[in-house]
Amino acid sequence: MRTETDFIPKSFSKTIESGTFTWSAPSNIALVKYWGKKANQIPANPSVSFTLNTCKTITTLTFQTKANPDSFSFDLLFEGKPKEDFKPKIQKFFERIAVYCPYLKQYHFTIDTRNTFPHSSGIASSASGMAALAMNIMSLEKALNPEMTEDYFNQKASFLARLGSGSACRSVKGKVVVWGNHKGITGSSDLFGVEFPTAIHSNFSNYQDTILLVDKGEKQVSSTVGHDLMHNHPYAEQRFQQAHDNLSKLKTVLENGDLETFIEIVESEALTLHAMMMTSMPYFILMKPNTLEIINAIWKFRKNHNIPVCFTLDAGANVHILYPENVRVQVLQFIQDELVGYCENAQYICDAIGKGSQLMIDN
Ligand code: 2P0
Repeated sequence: MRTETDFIPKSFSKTIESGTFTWSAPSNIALVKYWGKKANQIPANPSVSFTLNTCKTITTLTFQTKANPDSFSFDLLFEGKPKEDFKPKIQKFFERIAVYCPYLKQYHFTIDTRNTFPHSSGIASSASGMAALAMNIMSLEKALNPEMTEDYFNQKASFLARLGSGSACRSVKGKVVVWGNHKGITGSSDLFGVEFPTAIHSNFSNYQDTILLVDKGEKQVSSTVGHDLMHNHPYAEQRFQQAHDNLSKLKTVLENGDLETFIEIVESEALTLHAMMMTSMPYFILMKPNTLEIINAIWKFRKNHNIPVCFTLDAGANVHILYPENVRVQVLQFIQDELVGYCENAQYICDAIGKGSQLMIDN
């Protein structure tokens, strides 16, 4: 099993003066939720997610050696324009990964990033953003160490992404990704995400995720505050145990295609995440009235039409509607007819399971 020290490079076989890479990295939606962490971005419980396909960050990293290797040096552009307020997060990320990427201080970087989903849609860009940056950094490291294996590349990219934002480690590779030690999942690790190790049932092929934008405002609770709420939370220990149990059950479901149990686990996880926030001190309600309207409408539609559609939630008011591809037409019609009115500016995003990060430009 890999440990942190495996990600500290010992030597480099090549030198490189300058170059450019562009990677895209997707967002992901957790089925079993990560909520609560220990020091150094170690999750309090294991989680599993579907990687998305359409909601992505695309980041170009340009680098050039510089004279003074004492500190980090970078410019940050968002959609081609300087974005000073993103810089402290990147500076902190560089500091956290410095020991694993000792070459970073030798270069000046330009990081040019954009998202395929609308600004302030309430869709977190930290997972896709940190994953895209980590992929680019690993491309640079591979240029310095061309003998690196693909497995090491992906594991270290996920390891670095995790140090930027926990859920980002699930946006590197794979359609279904597990992060966090779990006794039933071979190769699972607290340090990085791994692709779900066994074959996924065809019921989940091209599974759909339509994201209803209920509230596009700034997050009411930052993820840092949210995870902190699990320290001294009265239900923390039971919750962490429940995540282990739900992951065991979901593993079986992903293999046997039992959609009824899938729905049960996924909806319970979403409501439990919100229940944790409602029962912490201080307490928060992150759902909006329209979130509940949508949930009730989904339950009614599912019962009346016997169509296996369900919802999940992130730490906000938006609703992810999950369903198999073979009921896409009926579910999209239902969304149009009954749910669009609950979305801010009638906005929703049609997404589906995707493959993970992709290299777009390599020079
Ligand atoms: C998840 N969320 O599993 C859970 C469910 C939100 C709800 O991971 O502090 O941005 O950067 O490690 O990954 C959001 O937290 O937190 C999150 P940090 P992150 O997707």
